[in-house]
Amino acid sequence: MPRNRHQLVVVSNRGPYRTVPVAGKRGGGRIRVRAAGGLVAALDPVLRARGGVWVSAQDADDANQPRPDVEGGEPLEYKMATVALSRTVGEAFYQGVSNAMLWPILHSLPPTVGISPTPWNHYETANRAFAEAVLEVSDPRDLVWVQDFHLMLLPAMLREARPKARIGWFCHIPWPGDDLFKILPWRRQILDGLLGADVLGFHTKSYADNFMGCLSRVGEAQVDFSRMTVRHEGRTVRVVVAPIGVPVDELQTLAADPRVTARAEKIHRQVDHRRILLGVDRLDYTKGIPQRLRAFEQVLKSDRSARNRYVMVQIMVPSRTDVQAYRELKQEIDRLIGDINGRYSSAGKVPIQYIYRNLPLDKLVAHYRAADVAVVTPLRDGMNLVAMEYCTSRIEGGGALVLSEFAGAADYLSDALLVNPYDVQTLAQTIRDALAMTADATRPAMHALRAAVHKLDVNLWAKDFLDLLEQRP
Ligand code: GDG
Repeated sequence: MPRNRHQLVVVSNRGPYRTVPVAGKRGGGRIRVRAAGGLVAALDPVLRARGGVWVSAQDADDANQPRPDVEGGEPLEYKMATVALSRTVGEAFYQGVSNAMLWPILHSLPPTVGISPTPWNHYETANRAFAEAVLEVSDPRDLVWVQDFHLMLLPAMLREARPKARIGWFCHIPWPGDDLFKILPWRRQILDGLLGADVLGFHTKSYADNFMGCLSRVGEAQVDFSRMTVRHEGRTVRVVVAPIGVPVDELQTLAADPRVTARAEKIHRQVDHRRILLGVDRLDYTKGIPQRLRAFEQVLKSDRSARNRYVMVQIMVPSRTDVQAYRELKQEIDRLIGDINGRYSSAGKVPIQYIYRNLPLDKLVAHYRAADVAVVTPLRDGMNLVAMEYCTSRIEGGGALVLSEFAGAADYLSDALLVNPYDVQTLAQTIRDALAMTADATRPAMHALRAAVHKLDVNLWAKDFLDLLEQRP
């Protein structure tokens, strides 16, 4: 088969699929399932449409499992390559640096651990291992698209080996102001690492501006704010605002599937036709889940009839379960839900339904269709795809979106009910107002929201970004 002139090589820490045991099958059969999370939700459709290779780190647990592309499920439309990291390097790179230091600081939240040099060496080693894997599966004509904060040294490592390569990097999470970024002792290495790319993408203008500010105050590169370009080692690097979106056609088709419609009706019956407030998140302390639960508790507390009229469904996907801060958050959420359900259940009606697992996409979309209000309240979030998926799935119109002003999505979805998630009283009032609205009253705003989300289709996001890479002089 003739090879695309520019093959697409996507590089990210976690891969798009994991293999899990088939329920109830004796003899240990395994099946491939798509990993939850925004990065995979965005890039899997792109690679399926365009073909190419996805390079990611192999999970230690998966090391001896059958290769995902030959065992179970649909055949894969693209290739996968894995980077094997030793346990020590893998843990220090992923947990020690990426999760414990970079994740909070880039979200403008205080780090949960001390900043220390030991794991940083492993971050460098891991980025080097990714560079070797990418060089092995690609050739110099390819488009290499590096994803996210785990791999910020990789662009410069690739550039060193292939001065003419086309390299992009995309930041799925926020970029903070230089006052916070400067906490990282490796700030210069990080910026130099990123400047190995040709195009650096951010979800919003404020993240891109923050990044340029960091460059001008921390690095030595020549920064042109009006053109959003940087001169570095004889090359020009472009900094672009590239808001991610969702696969609109795919989601709408799924939402219109009669089986999804039937499931949405079943969800309504199961909650005795109470109005549904829906939360969907990876379990993460940036997502503002306790704040949202406390706000719903206030709704229940302030009006006795609320428990007969409303139910909250909270879907939470397990995430980073081996990290202490995440385990503690899970316990806090379990306790809160237990307390609220204990206190406000009446006549067999439980106020909060809690689903702690990764649902198949059709079931998730059925929940979006069934929900009268979606509540998305991150304390800080790069973009937030759940907000967009909710609007896309509302094919019959109607439905209210309560959205944190600290999600990147708030820059694009101004017709949502925007809230400050730290202000639990006002959040409770907004949820109360949203639940009290009739479907007809929510229609105009949802119409505008759907139009905004349609403009941000994920395929367009990828096409625009890759066009920029291809066009590089
Ligand atoms: C990062 C940034 C940015 C959730 N539960 C289930 C499920 N999900 C899917 C959702 C959605 C994705 O996970 C979550 O995406 P988000 O964007 O909300 O959040 P992060 O995972 O933190 O993603 C974020 C994103 O990257 C993209 O750049 O927007 O700001 O933090 O797609 O649908 N999917 C399935 N079952 C579930 O139970 N199938």
